[in-house]
Amino acid sequence: MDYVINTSLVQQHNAVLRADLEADYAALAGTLARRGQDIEKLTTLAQGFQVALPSWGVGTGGTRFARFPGVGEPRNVEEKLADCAVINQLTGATPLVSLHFPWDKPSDPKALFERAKSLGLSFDAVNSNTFQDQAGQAHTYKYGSLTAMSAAAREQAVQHNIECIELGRQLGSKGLTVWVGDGANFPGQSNLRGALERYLDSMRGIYAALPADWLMYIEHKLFEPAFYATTIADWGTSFACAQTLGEKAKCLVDLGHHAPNTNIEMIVARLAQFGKLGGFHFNDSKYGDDDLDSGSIDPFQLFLVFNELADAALRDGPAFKPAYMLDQSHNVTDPIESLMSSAVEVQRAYVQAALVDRIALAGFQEANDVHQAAQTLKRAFRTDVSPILAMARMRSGAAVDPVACYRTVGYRAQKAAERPAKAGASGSGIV
Ligand code: LRH
Ligand code: MN
Repeated sequence: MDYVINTSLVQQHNAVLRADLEADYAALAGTLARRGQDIEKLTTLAQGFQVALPSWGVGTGGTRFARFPGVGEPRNVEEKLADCAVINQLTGATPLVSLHFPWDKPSDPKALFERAKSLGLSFDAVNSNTFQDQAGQAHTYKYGSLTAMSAAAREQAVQHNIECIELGRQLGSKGLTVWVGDGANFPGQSNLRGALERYLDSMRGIYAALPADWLMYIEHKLFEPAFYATTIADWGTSFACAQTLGEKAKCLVDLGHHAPNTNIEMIVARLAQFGKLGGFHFNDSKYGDDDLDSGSIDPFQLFLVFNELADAALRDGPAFKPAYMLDQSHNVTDPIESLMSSAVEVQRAYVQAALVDRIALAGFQEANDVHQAAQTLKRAFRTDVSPILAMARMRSGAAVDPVACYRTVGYRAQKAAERPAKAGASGSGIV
């Protein structure tokens, strides 16, 4: 395997931090043992955790107002993979990459597959894009894509999704995420039922092209770019469509796609109960689809989502395997640092959820001991599992402190020298 960062630099970094880590680890081991919990089991659990990286997240993002490019931006999919490999090498938790087409369309899929493999990476679900018009495109998506009144625009969007499946198949992916921004800005602009009927008709065409072992992920979003009615605006519509389309259609929950104060963990519980929870786009937000770093605004919500996932895994067994992906936009931080910290925060919520004493919780719920039931969750959330996450990294050959190690090796400065900024160009494809 080609390590992008010299492994001896990572070992040097770990050697300096090892003694303190082992002391913190031993202390936490004692605390957990008094609770009847085995720290080694939790560390093994942490080592097995994986979350996919968004290829579009390693370039600097922006808003409709502006994008302020960083230095050493990746200029093509190969450079995006190299940056993803750095994140995986230092966190040990991100060996999967989710590509977006046509932003990442490879001239030679086989070569890209081999390059990813040599970097220790493989491909998670691929994403189609019918929310932008590409140069030379025959039919515009200005008035929608899969729901457009224009049959030609709908067919064009269906064919694009089928092409994404074909590309993904050659790259070893097993899933297609379909998010469409289709909707209306004004009452009366479109017939709400008609739009959804056209959506389902188009999705049947895409569904029919899915290989037997593939899944299709329907991603709902409350608003933006449509500001009055979005065709797939909420989990209920997504669920109804997934039910209608068939067993290979599942629902994808992007944490930023809900109205403020939505109980997202309950949506997760519902979709899991009905066997339609396909996966996640993890990020955080305070207002809209802010795409901020996971766990940066409301880490308790992230924990509660994983608490529902842990409950579902207990109920549904090993077959319950939702896809975990990050979907973020890094406008003012180094994208690599943000993605590393975000992967660790999602991993943290996963391990904290495993700390919940579910037998005690069920007992308090049974007894309507509301206070103790709530405290049982808070106790797990308040437990600082950082030593477990760091030990998992060290044992996997990753960095005890990924961001500190990344800064020490000076990867960004190196890339700044190698990758002169392309004036005006947006490496990541997002504004
Ligand atoms: C839409 C979305 C979708 C992606 C895009 C980059 O807001 O979450 O998942 O296609 O961001
Ligand atoms: Mn998303």
